[in-house]
Amino acid sequence: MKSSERARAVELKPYLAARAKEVDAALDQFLPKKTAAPGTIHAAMRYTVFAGGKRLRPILALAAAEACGGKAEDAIAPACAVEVLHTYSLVHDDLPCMDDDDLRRGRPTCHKVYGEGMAVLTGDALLTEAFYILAQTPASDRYGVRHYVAELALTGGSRHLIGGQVLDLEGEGQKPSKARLLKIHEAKTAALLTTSLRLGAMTANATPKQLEALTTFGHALGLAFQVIDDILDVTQSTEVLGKTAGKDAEAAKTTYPALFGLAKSRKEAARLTKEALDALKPFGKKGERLAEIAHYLLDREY
Ligand code: GRG
Repeated sequence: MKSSERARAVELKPYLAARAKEVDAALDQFLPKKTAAPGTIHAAMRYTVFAGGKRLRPILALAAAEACGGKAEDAIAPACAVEVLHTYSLVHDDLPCMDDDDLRRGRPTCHKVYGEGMAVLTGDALLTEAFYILAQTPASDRYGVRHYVAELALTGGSRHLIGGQVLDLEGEGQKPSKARLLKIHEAKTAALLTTSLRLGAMTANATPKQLEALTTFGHALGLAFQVIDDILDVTQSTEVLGKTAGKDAEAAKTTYPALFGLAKSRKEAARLTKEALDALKPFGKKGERLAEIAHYLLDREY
């Protein structure tokens, strides 16, 4: 990355922090209060949603609305809906019958705090709540609630998110081929990033061509994001622990760095980021914020 681009990525931090704050305030409004009965499930939902995530998906939704000439505030409901659905996937992914993780976002996982049964219900409730929030999205000239619901349901279901998890589960203990790894990354990571962008764009009455460009952008950005995430897993656990330990080492086998090494993974992340940036060309100046986010994500590894 050039130094000018690096500087731009650093400048993005206050923007990301401000947007995350807006999203948190909206989530607080949308989600049931802890005092609403039954209190335990609402406390568990809030515990997981407000555990300190980056809010990348909602920020992409807001920025995509602006890239298409719309207002971020019109995209706040789908922005929150994708974050709530994302949180459900994390809660279920952490369960003992899945990845069996004790920590998420630096805090004990939902099932560690509330028990396994309650964590299953918390994930279920968040998934359902995501669609309730999404249903509150204003219609634009071209798109209405049926388009929004179809978009999120297709991505959250067996064709993408769940399908990716199925591939992951079925491949446990085996070294995946590059094609299989790509399918898993597309389904588990790129699909929801793309849908976040598309939903935000729909609230801004995006043209089919704009949606297509954002789909290409989201696909490449999502793959880059996952490769970078996996690089960070290796470099950070090496720095912190001196080695990758136990269960994490097992999981790390289904990553890009495990298959191709760090140097090749860094090259691939840069190549994918370039592909993402190229897709933004039709947006001209309006696409700059999304471009900065892409640069920022790539820069996370240095
Ligand atoms: C429904 C069980 C189930 C699985 C579906 C999406 C998914 C498949 C599982 C979630 C776990 C996972 C590792 C997904 C890959 C995408 C990814 C890197 C998620 C982490 O996203 P960040 O870094 O997380 O944006 P924060 O905490 O910042 O929101």
